[in-house]
Amino acid sequence: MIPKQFILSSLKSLLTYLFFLFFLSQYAVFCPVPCGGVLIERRGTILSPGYPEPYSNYLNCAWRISVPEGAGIQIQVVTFATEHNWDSLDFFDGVDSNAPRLGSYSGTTIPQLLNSTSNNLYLTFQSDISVSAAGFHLEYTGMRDGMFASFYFVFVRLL
Ligand SMILES: [Ca+2]
Repeated sequence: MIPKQFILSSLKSLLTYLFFLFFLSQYAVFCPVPCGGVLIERRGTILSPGYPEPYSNYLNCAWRISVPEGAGIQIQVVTFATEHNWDSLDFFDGVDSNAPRLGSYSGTTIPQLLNSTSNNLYLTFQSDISVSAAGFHLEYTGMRDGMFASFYFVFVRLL
């Protein structure tokens, strides 16, 4: 015969385990999905996850663009459509979200061109719990301009 104490403690463990699983599944549902990346090429493309299919809910994407020193970054917006007010794309003029924010956009209103003042640009995209849209297609280019950039350009050409 199995002692009553053993059955009780087993039941307790099982309940704790089930509660833990339940907690984990809830967390998995509400935890934002990471996405994004680090881009170091002089030019490139940034697409919302799954583009041209609508993006998912619960996204929390971050892209960092780093081009060679002396170059600014220009973003060309090819297409842009997110849920107005709820799913926003933010641009920061530096290596992370502590840098000055150049803009925060949602819906379909966005400038066609965005420029950084340095060689780093940080982008974040967050979607909430419901309603999606087509997302976005951005093209970026490292622009060589300014004194240092000209020297850099000449120097690279001489090598
Ligand atoms: Ca949404």
